[in-house]
Amino acid sequence: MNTENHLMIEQQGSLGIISLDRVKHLNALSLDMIEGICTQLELWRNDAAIQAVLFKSNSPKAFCAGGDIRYLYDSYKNETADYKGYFSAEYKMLNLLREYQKPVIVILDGYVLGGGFGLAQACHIVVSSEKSRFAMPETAIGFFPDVGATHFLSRLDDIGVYMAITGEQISSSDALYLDLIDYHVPSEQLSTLQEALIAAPNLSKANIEQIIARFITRPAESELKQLIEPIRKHFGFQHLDEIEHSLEHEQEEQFKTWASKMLDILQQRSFIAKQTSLKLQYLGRGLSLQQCMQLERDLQDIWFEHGDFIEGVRALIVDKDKQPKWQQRNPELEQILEKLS
Ligand code: QUE
Repeated sequence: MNTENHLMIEQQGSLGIISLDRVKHLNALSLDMIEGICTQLELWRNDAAIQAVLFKSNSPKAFCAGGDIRYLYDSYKNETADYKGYFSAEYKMLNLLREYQKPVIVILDGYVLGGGFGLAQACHIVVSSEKSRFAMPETAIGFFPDVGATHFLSRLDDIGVYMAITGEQISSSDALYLDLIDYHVPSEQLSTLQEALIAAPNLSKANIEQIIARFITRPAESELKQLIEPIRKHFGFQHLDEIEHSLEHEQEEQFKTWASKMLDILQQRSFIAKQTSLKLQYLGRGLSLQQCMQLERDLQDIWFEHGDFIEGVRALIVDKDKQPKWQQRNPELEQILEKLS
């Protein structure tokens, strides 16, 4: 067991288990955690005793709240540690997971946000309980949804745009409806499911799926399903001002409160983060996963200089004044975005 890098590593039966264990930070992924995950996956790759890998969390509240944004902020401000190294390690981990030759299962039972959402999407079999909440909340800190969201959200069309620019959370029911998770298992059954996986003599993908199938239940009705119509109506535009104008003029009584809340949320977000996120959602629809990841990497490397991330983290995490002073427009960034299309 190694708790120094905030991971708990175990082998139980033929299952290799990686538990995220940075509970005080809702398992926000530190560079040490990312590197520890990569090292462990490399070790298990050629270990015949390990047939499958399971990711879980030691926090009752969260699977993972995202990246280590305080570390990224400090490393940029100090000009010491290189923040670009964090992203390249994170993307290397995501690629390693996706290409892993043994089944990778993830159990979600709490917040699945930002980088945590990307980590979950890179796993091969995604199990979630009714306690999970999913979001890509980056525009709130002046950043854009990364970790592959340019691919996995853009496949949801207008709903992806809605999630990317507002950062709103969705439930497990919604995630199942949108095909962002594979199985819904009640929270109280998750430890029994884990015991069944540990006891199984054969952990092929097909066997794992048969075992999980014994625990699945029908989740509550998706609330997002009731909002598909207004989301399509307002978030189908290619320009931010059209989306915001449309929300402002919602005519249907039953959606007026929702539309005004969404407008209010959007108006608090960083303009350039929304603009970039919207652009990425449209570009992503025509790109492969690898192309999406490369696009995100290219933008990450310039975002600390040109974007609103540093100001967002300052306002929300460092000074906690919650009054970010977002840039109005950034012609230099707009030129870079223009070249991307
Ligand atoms: C948007 C984000 C993140 C966020 C808040 C946002 C994010 C992230 C964290 C976070 C939460 C708790 C911690 C921590 C980081 O907050 O990605 O270290 O203890 O990791 O509005 O994208």
